[in-house]
Amino acid sequence: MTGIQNCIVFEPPFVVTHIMRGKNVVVLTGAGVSAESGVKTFRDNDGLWENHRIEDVATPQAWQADPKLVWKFYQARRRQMNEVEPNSAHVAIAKLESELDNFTLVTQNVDDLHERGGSSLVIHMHGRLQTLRCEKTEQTEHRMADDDLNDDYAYCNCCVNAHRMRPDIVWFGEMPMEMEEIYESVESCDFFIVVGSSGHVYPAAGMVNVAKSVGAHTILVNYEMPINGSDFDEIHLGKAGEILPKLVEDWLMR
Ligand code: BV8
Repeated sequence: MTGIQNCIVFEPPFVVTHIMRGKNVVVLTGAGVSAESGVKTFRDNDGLWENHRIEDVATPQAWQADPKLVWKFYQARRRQMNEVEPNSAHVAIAKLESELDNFTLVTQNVDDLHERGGSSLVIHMHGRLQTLRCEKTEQTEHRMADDDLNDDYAYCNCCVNAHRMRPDIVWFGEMPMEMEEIYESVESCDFFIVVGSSGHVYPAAGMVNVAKSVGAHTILVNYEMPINGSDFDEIHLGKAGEILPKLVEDWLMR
């Protein structure tokens, strides 16, 4: 156990027992929670951004400039969704939801592994790979059939003259989804837990400070110290799939 600045870093097997039953709990996840399922993170070595500049594949300008490059980048990630399974971190978070009366799960991730791991209410603040969005009406459709996953553009079913669809993803410079609902939950929580995020992307990375401002106890579960590590009251370093189940067990002790 080491202390850096004003937070305490726990190395397994240390755990801290909190009584979360009866409390408002918000969990925010990032790419690290899906890493043990084989889904590439963004900024780790061999991450998604390793072969691409963010500006070239995850901005509206990139979509305008080179839609085929962006489309192939996302179609590869959509196809991968059929090859991966939720891991024990997703299952542990679903258990937390099932046992608590006031629980909110917000994810930066665009995969559906939380849902497949048993979570019933998931706020995807950065969008979803499973759905595509009509460029004219902005209506979304769940499009994961084989015909939807090749490198040809997909076209909508909502317009008489079908329009090309875009990934239903929040790109850099675009407004994240459900922000009002998210801030409502963060501004009224007793525990704010982040799992698997490097703290690079805003406004998600700033939510720990919103939680602290309302007196919540803030906990981080991450493989390594992230850029915003000192914002947390309590940090557990390790692989989420390995350490989160035990933490959840302790947090749910009666
Ligand atoms: C916006 C979809 C206006 C794409 C993504 C200040 C305030 C507001 C905005 C900004 C600001 N400063 C800068 C901005 C602009 C920008 C931004 O943040 N830029 C960054 C690069 C500086 N933000 C925006 O443009 C956002 N929009 O601001 O609108 C606004 C302003 C205020 C309020 C409302 C609106 C839109 C950002 C969304 C961009 N889209 N995703 C896609 O997925 O293809 S972001 C992308 O990064 C993913 O969603 C990803 O989840 C996210 C964050 O990354 P992480 O999840 O943290 O992943 P990463 O790889 O970085 O880290 C993984 C971590 O896991 C590591 O720490 C690793 O150690 C750990 N790990 C690995 N394995 C494990 C593990 N941990 C545990 N167990 C393991 N096994």
